Amino acid sequence: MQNLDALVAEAKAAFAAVTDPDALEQVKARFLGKSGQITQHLKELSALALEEKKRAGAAINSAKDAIEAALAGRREAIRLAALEARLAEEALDVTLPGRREDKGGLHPITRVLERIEALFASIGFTVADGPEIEEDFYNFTALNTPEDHPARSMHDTFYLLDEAGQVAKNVLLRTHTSPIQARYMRAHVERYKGRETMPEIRIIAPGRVYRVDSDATHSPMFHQVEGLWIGEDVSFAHLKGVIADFLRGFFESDDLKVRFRPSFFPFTEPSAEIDMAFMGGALEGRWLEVAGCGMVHPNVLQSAGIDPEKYQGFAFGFGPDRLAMLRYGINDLRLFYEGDQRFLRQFA
Ligand code: 2NM
Repeated sequence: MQNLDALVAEAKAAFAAVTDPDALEQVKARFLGKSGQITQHLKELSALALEEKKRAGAAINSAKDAIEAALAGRREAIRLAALEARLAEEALDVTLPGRREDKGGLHPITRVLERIEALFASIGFTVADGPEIEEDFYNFTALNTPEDHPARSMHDTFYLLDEAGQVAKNVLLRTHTSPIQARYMRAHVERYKGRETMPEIRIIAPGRVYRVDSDATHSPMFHQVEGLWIGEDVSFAHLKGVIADFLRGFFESDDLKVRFRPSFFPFTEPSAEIDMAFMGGALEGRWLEVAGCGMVHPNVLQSAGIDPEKYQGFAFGFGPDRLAMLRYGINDLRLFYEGDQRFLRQFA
């Protein structure tokens, strides 16, 4: 008869080697099943003499008990291991904060642009746009800017490089949104070519513009909203009315003061700076420069194919960044462009 201690050890090792319940039951059959080794030993007892049968029977039964105990122990261990694995997998940290959706909001400059567009839309202006990478012709030449004008220098204007890495003198980042208007006037003339008269042009041109300049009050990229109204009888008086109405609407103040100071731009003649002053509040009575304007220069009209003897009109340019600073009480222009959530959240 095989050594029963060795058989018990073999069973324990076989049980320990399996990790799932089905495999464990297969292994159990090898020892305790109908043709398992313990059963086999019991069958062999009948051949023994009485005394010997008692002794061997007791030994086999205690081996059987040991194997059954080992089996039960292993069953419980496998069950606990499965439970542990499942608990680990389904673990849930109920102390974690919930996933919160942050509320989005429009950038303060976007809000100001939308406000400007809505106010001008209410008096019949439509919105025009154009490329930020512009040709020298539309940015300068078509706007009556002399070849030697300082704005054309690389100190003031960002020029693009060509494929050889050389400055492409003809391609630049627009320095104002006037090229939008230069393009619009040409397209308008083209559309109404051959007619006796053409309809009025009444557009605003909002957008990003670029200049070589960077400090607390200048960003190399900033915004402009320019406006243009061309017709047969559009005068400086209309310009004054449109601007004053716009500023009073924008700042929601009927007693806001507006004044026009003579100035110079290559693309307008006469030209003026527009100042405004609040009546009340911290800035009460202080003149603030908010825009430039003028009657569109005959050379600009001519360059677009518009007859300056028949049509005239005005143009103006605002800095929405500046308007946003005044409207929201912001003292540093750079806050608009740093993307700091602590600042931006206040507008959500
Ligand atoms: C300004 C000031 C004065 C202006 C001129 C034109 C155009 F295209 F008609 F010639 N657009 N915008 C203009 C005139 C812009 O910004 C301070």
